[in-house]
Amino acid sequence: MNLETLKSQVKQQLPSKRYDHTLGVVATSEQLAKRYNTSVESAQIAALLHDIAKYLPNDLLKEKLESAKETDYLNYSPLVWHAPVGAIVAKETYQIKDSDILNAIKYHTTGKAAMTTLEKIVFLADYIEPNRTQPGVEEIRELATKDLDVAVAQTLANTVAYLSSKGKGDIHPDTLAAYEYYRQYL
Ligand code: DGI
Ligand code: FE
Ligand code: FE
Ligand code: FE
Repeated sequence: MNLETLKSQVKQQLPSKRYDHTLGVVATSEQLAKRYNTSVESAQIAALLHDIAKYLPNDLLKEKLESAKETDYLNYSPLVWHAPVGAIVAKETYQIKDSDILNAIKYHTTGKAAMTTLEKIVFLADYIEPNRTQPGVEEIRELATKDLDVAVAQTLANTVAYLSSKGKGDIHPDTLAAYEYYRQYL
């Protein structure tokens, strides 16, 4: 399937604001893929599909996690469920077979320790794409032009601080492991 076909399918699946966010993640992922010498095509596909499961109802997300034996996620905030389910949908509905692309979708919300370049790019692009306005985002955009690991580290530091301050429920262990790992770059 070519990228334009995939784009029009994703557009039909998402509310227009979320589709705009998705196109922002695609554009930022393309730039980062060029800057950090990894496949632009993989970055485009992973970015386009990263939030594909964002609007599935929680009971359906739960069913998909149960079928895939990914029930650990059910112990954490439903806000993180769309990421692993997005990877399942990308595989089942969009016939994506590349495990690096599937993992970039799966870990785009939590991150994880020792990510691949593609995983780091989608994780970071989701946080810094042009529509994002959260405090500190400008500093991370600047870091992203210089050092991918430092930018990922600062994103994790900000996310962990934000989640702790908001009392958003338990922080997923992959998020904590990612922060423990990437702190070395700060
Ligand atoms: O789907 P997006 O809005 O584009 O962004 P995302 O997939 O990064 O999801 C962000 C949401 O997920 C945000 O409300 C914070 C929340 N989140 C991210 N990591 C964790 C988390 N929530 C909990 N409880 N635990 C986490 O580890
Ligand atoms: Fe997301
Ligand atoms: Fe994110
Ligand atoms: Fe997103």
